[in-house]
Amino acid sequence: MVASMKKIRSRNDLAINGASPAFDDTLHVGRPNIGSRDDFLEYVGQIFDRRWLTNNGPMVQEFEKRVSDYHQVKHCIAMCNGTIALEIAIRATGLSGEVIIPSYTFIATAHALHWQGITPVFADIDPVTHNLDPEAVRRMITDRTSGILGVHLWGRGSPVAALQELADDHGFRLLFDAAHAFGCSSSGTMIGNFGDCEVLSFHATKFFNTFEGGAVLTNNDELAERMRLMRNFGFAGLDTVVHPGTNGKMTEICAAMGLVNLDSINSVIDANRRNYRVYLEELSLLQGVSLLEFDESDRQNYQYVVVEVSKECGVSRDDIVEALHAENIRARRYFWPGCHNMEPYRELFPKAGQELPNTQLVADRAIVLPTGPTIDADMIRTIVSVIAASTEDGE
Ligand code: T4K
Repeated sequence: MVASMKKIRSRNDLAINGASPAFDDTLHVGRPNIGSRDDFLEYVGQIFDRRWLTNNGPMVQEFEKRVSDYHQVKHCIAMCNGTIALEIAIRATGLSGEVIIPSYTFIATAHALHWQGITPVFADIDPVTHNLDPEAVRRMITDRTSGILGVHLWGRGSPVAALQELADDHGFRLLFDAAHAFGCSSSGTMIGNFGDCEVLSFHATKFFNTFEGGAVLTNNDELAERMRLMRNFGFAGLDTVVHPGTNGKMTEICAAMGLVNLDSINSVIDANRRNYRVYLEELSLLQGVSLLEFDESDRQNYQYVVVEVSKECGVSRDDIVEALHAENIRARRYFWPGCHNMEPYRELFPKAGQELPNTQLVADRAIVLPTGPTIDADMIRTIVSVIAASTEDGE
């Protein structure tokens, strides 16, 4: 990628004020991390030779073994995407009635419940960690609650111990949407080992991708067996169906991509960590703009660089995003405006926002910035200089 990185010293140098953009090619949040092309083509050759394309093929089985080993968990059940994996996990754990989730998450967390006739009940988050606040969860419990579906947002572990205690006290199921948390740990334990089960996404934009894909991780043998049945129409033999099911299978080509990308995981983490540290240093000089920090004593994938724009900053979050977009930096406002402000939840629960002050606060001030192996330190300095100039006093 060629970037014509102009020097940005003041507002006058910004593209929103008529200057040329800082980058010729757009910088994306979620640019896919891709491993060796040659290794992938080698796998494709094997798939062609074997004429085995899907239905629990050898590559899917090898992939599952490597992902479960990596997360030090007993079972990995690979699926066609994270949303179907969530739906199967929700059904396999017998959730019903109401399930408590954060509103500050990607819409799939809520939709996976609603799609199955279960009511997502939105609980507020901790404004510092962006994860569920266990006290807020407690306030949302009713006699229809059957479980909690936490989200390890940005790869940072949810308050797993407090949520498990709540679940144990009330006899709830506890699941985690770990779509962002591939390869992460929480207090030294790898993600995948918490609650009844945890769900990964391997979408193209994720830290680790299989084009499209997902998986459920669990240590529960019986649950794992049920989910394996459910992802393949309930088949337990050539013509014996023993369980209701759907088609959640991962293909061999997706597993091949996963095997290739597993080999390059460390270099992606290194690039993301290096970028995170440059952002941290550069942003520390700005007023009213702060980087969400990771606890480096836990394993992190550093896939999301999340900046918060506070009131002390002279301009709004949206002004900064507009300035970044004009420079061809496609920063994102994840996860604005919160699931409770999207349909059908907005119409179903018009008062949900009253219980979600921290969600509204964070959703209104977060910006996610580009990172990954295609982004280097000079690019980051340019990105931060755009933010700095856009927050400068106009006069
Ligand atoms: N739970 C959580 C917490 C999640 O974040 C997600 C997915 C799920 C569940 C569901 O898992 P999956 O069913 O998706 O496996 C993207 C992804 O589509 C979505 O997977 C992801 N979360 C979410 C956080 O981000 P969008 O609407 O932002 O995608 P889009 O098309 O705008 O792409 C993002 C950027 O990446 C763009 O600037 C373009 C760039 N890009 C995208 C693709 C697909 C590329 O450069 N190459 C590509 O191939 O949702």
